[in-house]
Amino acid sequence: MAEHIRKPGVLITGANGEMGHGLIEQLAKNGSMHIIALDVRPIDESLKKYCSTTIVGDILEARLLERMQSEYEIHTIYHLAALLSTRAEFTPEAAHRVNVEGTLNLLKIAIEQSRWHGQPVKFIFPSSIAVYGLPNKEAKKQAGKVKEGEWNYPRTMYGVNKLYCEHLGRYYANHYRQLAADTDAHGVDFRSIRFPGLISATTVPSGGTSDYAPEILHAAAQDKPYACFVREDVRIPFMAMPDAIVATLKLEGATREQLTQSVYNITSFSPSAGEVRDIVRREFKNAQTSFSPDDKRQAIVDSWPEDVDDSAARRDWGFVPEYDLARAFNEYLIPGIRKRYA
Ligand code: AKB
Repeated sequence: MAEHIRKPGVLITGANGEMGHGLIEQLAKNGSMHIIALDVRPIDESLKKYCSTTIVGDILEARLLERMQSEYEIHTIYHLAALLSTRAEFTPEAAHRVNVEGTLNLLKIAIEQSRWHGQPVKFIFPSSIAVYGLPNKEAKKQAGKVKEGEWNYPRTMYGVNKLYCEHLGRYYANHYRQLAADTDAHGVDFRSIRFPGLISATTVPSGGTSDYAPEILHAAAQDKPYACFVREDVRIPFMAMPDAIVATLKLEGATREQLTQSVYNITSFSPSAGEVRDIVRREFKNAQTSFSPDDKRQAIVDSWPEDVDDSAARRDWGFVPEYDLARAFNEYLIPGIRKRYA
């Protein structure tokens, strides 16, 4: 029977991205199921040893998805593939295809897979603070810690896509084909985290708008001048990559009963761009960071909240970040980045 031929595993899309790197290493350490890594670019050599299968392909390719459907028995999907907020503004329609149609394709795989093996497929979806849209700087200042249901008026295509996909996931989990005689109740167990900007010591982001913080750090560590594209005083939430990975796995590991909502805010610290520059300059004395705001990218960051309320994640599944601002830089980012560029 087909079930006996297909290999059980966890599928990671966008495996080559910043989060994919950390997640795959951690999943391999935890020794869970076979790791099936999918990306449009060939998977980095450093990751291959952790994966049972690496696939180069596009989540929009029907033939590839059909092949995956027939070859693997998938129990969990970490759907990380996306075009981020800055890149998406250059090609909004392409972003819609990748971010929305791609997600729909993966949700269909999840439904189909659960039919075959008879268990719900966990669908872990990284969403973003980009789903929020504050209309102006005054509103942003006054908003304080924004809750999941507030200010859901994204300014970017990426934010629009993420917000819609959160709803798609909720629909697939709770109401899919609700009028059919053979409804597939609970075929997909959809769980999503709205991530703040992420900072990693080992990888450099690309295509995002929160990228300025990691860029300040990575440029300083390489002795390169860096002109920051936002104002010194701008503030949004950030998190060190290891906390993002731990949170993802923690949400995946929570029991269904623990979860009272499908989408959760999480955060660690909210430094201004100037504060990031100051911390980095203390460590890298020759850092050449200047500020040269790009009005359009600045407007995107101005529409994102200064802080988010993550009390639901703390209450429901015990989210607690290990790294506050000082620890993130002193114990993770600075030592990690010195090693990386040594
Ligand atoms: C981006 O800047 O687009 C992402 C995000 C905040 O989701 N890093």
